[in-house]
Amino acid sequence: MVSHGSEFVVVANRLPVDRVVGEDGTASWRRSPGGLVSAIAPVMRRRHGTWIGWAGAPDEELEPFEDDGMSLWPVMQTAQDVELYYEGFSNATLWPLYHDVVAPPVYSREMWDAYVRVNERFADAAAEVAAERAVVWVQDYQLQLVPAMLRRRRPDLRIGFFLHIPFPPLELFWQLPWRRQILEGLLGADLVGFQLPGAAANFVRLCRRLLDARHFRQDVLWEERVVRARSFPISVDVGELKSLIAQPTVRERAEEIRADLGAPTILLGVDRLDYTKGIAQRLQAFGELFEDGHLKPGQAVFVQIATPSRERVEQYQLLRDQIEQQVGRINGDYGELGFPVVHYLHTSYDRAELAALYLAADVMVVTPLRDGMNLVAKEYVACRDDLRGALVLSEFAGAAAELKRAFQVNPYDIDGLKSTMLAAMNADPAEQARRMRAMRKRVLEHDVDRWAHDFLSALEQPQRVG
Ligand code: ADQ
Repeated sequence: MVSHGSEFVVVANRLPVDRVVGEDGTASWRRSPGGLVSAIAPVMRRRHGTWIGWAGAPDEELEPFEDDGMSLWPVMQTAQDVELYYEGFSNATLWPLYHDVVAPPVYSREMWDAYVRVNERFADAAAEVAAERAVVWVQDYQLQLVPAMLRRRRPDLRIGFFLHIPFPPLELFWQLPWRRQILEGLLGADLVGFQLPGAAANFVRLCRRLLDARHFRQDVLWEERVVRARSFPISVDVGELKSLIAQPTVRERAEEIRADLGAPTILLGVDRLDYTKGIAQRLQAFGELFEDGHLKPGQAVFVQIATPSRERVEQYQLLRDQIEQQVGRINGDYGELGFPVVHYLHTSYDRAELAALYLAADVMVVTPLRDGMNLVAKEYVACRDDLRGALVLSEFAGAAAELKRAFQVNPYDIDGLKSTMLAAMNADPAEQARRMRAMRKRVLEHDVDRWAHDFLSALEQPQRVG
């Protein structure tokens, strides 16, 4: 059935907006923070597409609406769906499994059933919204069954899927009791996109080993179709960041932050509060630098911004307690009256404040234990048009493949983290500039527009083997 006729449809777990209630009690929508939204909103607006997703409150039936230049199509989720499909199968099963099992995945049949049920609902919505032969772009690990479900309903559509997080090697994926169904779900797409070539290779290898599918290089033959697996490293909205750092208020705010912190060297971490981000490891390394006498109180401060995330999932509650204890301990040991060595802020910031923080930071510390890409690393680079500052970057972030001139580090190696953080702090301006120039070239030439353009042109290309 084609009743609404959008030529371009994005399907993602969340709509790209959050509801905010003003002082007078009226509700409105505001663009939500997070990697996915910053990446796709500009493309959506340009193509006048429809975005299908959940509005964020359980048990709420909403009519389609327009906001921020986009058509938004809400999909309902019950409180039970949120618990079992979103907090459960998506974030307690797939998220840890796909991030090297850094936390133990939960394997629950009840959660799986909810995942299937909710994926069906998204597929129904996309089948209803999409025009004849429209392009549908399905996003991320919460919706891996949608491509095949949608193809069954609407074989006329051109379907793309992009995974924002890593795709695990066979040895880990094999654990999943529903491994076959997930692969078959993805194979409903014409193009399956990953952040890195290694992830695409993992996928093709699994199709061969688990499904006995034939393949030619990264093209998998499945049900008489060619499914292409390719990598498209995501990036940041360089234009938005450039206009932010051009604002005098943002520059002034950066100066103000530096003055308020009152230390010669400022290190910065900006992450969702997630156990994959390596926050504990970087804080431990920073604390030990004081313990060893490499740093004296007053010489350096660490600002850690941690966006609240998935607060009802048990592992995230444990993590929050752990980080807060750790911050308390480091400040108790090395801080002085009125001068903590770690400033920990458990909150979300607007983009201008974030840009000011990037401009104020001498060393940006990005140390995930595993990360699909990591946009924070690229945002920092995009903001440093003064060619100052140093980026400490985990080898396990997808961004490490492109940002080769970062101070790269293995975040599991605390001594390595300490020496790398010191090297970054001590890099002279000429070295900072050499590294920053090389990294900026990459990020400025490969921004989010190019990512979306590359993915969509590959999706819209006629299919052929080879
Ligand atoms: P995330 O795991 O959310 O994304 P990341 O890529 O760093 O991680 O994106 C986070 C985004 O949120 C950035 O744009 C950042 O500026 C913003 N942000 C973080 N903390 C914030 C705060 N306190 N206030 C306001 N904004 C904040 C997932 C994958 C990544 C992948 C992206 C995009 O896990 O590997 O890079 O999707 O594909």
